[in-house]
Amino acid sequence: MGLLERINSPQDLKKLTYSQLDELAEEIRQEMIDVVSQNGGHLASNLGVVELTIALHRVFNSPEDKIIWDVGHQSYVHKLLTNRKKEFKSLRQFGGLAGFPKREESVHDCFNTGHSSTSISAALGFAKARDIKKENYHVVAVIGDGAMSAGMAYEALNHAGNSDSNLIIVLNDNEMFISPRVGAMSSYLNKIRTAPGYDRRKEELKNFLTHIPAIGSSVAKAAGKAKDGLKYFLVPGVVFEELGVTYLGPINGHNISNLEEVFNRAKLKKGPILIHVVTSKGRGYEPARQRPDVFHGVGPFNKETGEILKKDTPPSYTQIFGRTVCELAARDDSIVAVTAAMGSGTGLSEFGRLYPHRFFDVGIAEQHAVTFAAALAFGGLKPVVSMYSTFYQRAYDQVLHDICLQNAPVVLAVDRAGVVGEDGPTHHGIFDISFFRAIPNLTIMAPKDENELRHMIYSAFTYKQPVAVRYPRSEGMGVKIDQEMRLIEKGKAELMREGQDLTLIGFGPVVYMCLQAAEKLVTLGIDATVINLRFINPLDENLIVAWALKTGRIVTVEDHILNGGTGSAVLELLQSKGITNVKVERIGYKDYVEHGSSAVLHRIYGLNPEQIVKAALRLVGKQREGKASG
Ligand SMILES: Cc1ncc(C[n+]2csc(CCOP(=O)(O)OP(=O)(O)O)c2C)c(N)n1
Repeated sequence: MGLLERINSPQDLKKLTYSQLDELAEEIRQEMIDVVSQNGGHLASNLGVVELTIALHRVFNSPEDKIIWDVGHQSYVHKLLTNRKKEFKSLRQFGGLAGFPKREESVHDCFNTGHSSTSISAALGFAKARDIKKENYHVVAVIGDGAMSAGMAYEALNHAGNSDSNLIIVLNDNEMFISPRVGAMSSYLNKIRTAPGYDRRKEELKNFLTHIPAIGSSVAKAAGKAKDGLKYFLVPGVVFEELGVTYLGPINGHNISNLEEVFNRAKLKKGPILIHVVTSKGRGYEPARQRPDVFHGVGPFNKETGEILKKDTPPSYTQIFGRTVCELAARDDSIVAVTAAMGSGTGLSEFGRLYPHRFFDVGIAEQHAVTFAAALAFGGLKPVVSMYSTFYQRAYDQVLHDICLQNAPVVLAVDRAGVVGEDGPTHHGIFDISFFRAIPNLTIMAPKDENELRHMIYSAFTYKQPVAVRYPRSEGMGVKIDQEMRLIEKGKAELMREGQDLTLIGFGPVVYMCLQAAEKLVTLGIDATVINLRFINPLDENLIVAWALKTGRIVTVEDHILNGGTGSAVLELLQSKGITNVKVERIGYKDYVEHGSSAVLHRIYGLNPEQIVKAALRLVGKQREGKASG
């Protein structure tokens, strides 16, 4: 029986010797490599935090003590150590363990994460609640150097540094975000890492001062207390100290006993403390260590060779977007691209390579990215911002206030729109239609396939106003790609099929589901019209109203929540035109969507041609259904 088998709770860790802990660390790495090579997942980050997680669970008493994992993609080791090893094989699969901390899953997951840089705010919330209720437990936030690039982390530090609550922040510095790290804080952390350790410096300084005859010891005491003046030259982490946060480190994050020592010291200190831990992303698995960006979030791979298992699929929407922007940028040197730490995820790496001076990776700073782009536009450039739908949630005010209210001509590429699969509810892009649709001045498009995506990106740059283009995480439809990009008239939907019995309206690639459903309906004696909506803002009112009146029945289909989505837009249109005798069924999600493969999710949550057929039959009525099936 392996050691991991024997760990049923973090308490069991406390019985092991250091050499057993090393063995355990190796077993944990093997288990993670085994499971992630099958299911996909966030491997490199987790390989880097094995010792750190073991040490945290030996020194702190979860669940009484609260450990909050920032982003939470590095919580696999934590899950394995907190009685979830049996379920670990189901990681990220529908009904299985989530890829992120989840309160519903375990008492050891005290706060759900997924979006970056929330951990210090959450930790401070726990700390304040504890203090007000006069309880007694420790609170630890574990935050990466990437997550430390976001504004939210600084808002929380600003609050924490000015408070007397005990709080421990573990800054896990592995020199990487998903891609190599960017920004001034990263350079600062680098400076600290490459200088001798803080504690040694402080000790050396003390030794040096106490050896000055007569005044030495009192100056040493004063220096220790006031930590002023000299500190600017001598103390790493001074930036944090000046914010009122005691800095400890840097510490080797792969040495369990060193980590324990510093965690135990931190437990005794008062106020907010930041422990700077240095780890290596991908540690213990050479392919991940060599290519931590590729193994950050990785699909199934051959664990012997590290080779990613590739399916023979058409290029993804993301790839087509990236290529299209490069093509347009070659013709127009005012095109610039902005990403928030997702250069490769959004398909912009090649753009960054070809046009380094026109490419801005601003770190995990979605809000900044959007406001920055608005001003780039007013400065005479043509910016495209590419972010995942779910992360635009962070930048909503900036899209509304800085781009749309000022009518800044910025193209917003909304990648990962719709369900994204295994990353689950924190990452599904199922809200953007609703929250963007409410904003005046914002044209919103969705292509039915990758060829139309190219035309839409091209068109978006010509409209000279704010434009959002939403497209999914998936591979394309495999359609023929037109060499020439052409202008799509703003607000014009596409009539794909004409039928007298009902109208199917799809927004995005779900249009193909509508077409499949229409074919099936023909075999049931029902003739459907299919509209590729293309624009949700402005809507093609004439086309929708005309077919609504002709067929009297509409089914709307969207890879999105129903609240405020495509179906709502159609209903609002009918209401505004005084049309009351058209029956409408809306297909989309009614609630948050769990994790699992997109194919499984579409089936479970009812987004497929079969459900469209059922909705159509409901509208057309029993009589027709009977006739059709009889
Ligand atoms: C608000 C937000 N933007 C972007 C992401 C995507 N994302 C997930 S992890 C990550 C990098 C995090 O880097 P770091 O905190 O250093 O953690 P590491 O993986 O290096 O351990 C990014 C950009 C996110 N989860 N949340």
